[in-house]
Amino acid sequence: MSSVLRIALQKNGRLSEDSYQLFKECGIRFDYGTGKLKSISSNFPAEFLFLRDDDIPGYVEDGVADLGIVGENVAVETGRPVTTIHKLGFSKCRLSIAVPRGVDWTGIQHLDGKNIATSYPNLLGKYLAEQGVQAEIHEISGSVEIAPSIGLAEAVCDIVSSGSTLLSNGLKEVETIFRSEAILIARPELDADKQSLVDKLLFRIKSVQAAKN
Ligand code: PRT
Ligand code: ZN
Repeated sequence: MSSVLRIALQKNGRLSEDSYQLFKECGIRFDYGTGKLKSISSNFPAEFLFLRDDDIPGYVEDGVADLGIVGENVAVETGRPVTTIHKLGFSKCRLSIAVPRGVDWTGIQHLDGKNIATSYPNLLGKYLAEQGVQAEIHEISGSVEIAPSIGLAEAVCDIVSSGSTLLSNGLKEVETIFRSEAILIARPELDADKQSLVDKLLFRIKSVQAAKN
């Protein structure tokens, strides 16, 4: 049987539409947005799996999927040994530390001994260690920006795009610790047949990107 690439995409979220558009522009057709969790392309040897973004690096590591699209923030935070094969240029954002607007920010040492709420304990922990700051990391999975106003933490570390969520929660961005965009990740060991399909796909992706620049 000839090889079929299994590609994991976010089911429903900020990466979904652009991921689908990318394949569409590459001339690869598949059903999307039908509520199904799997879809086989009608004109390229690929099968698409629709998953939560946080699960994608693990599925790629385990070989359930050969390729996946995730934010670099998620790929690095999960720490899975997957290979980044291409940067895709969409879903750009940054992971930043923010504090209540009234705080007189004098630098990262301000956080010594403080509580910081985040969904990115690994990225934040590494950054604080590099800066020599000893702070308490409080991991929460969502609505991080509300933490200071309910007394849960003195600062937050969260994804920022326009900055309006921080603003509407009375916070100001003081340090950017990581810059992210969507990336194509792959299982480190692909057999020759699959690698040649990945090469074909990458060629198309690069052509689409070149045409836009
Ligand atoms: O359900 P599932 O687990 O699949 O999705 P999710 O809710 O975990 O992720 P999703 O869809 O919100 O984001 C997917 C990826 O998009 C992230 O991992 C980032 O790589 C990227 N991305 C780009 C963003 C944003 N922009 C973004 N603005 N991810 C989250 N946000 C959130 C942020 O957490 C904050 O609450 O939007 C708010 C800030 O936005 P601004 O514009 O107000 O600054
Ligand atoms: Zn998620």
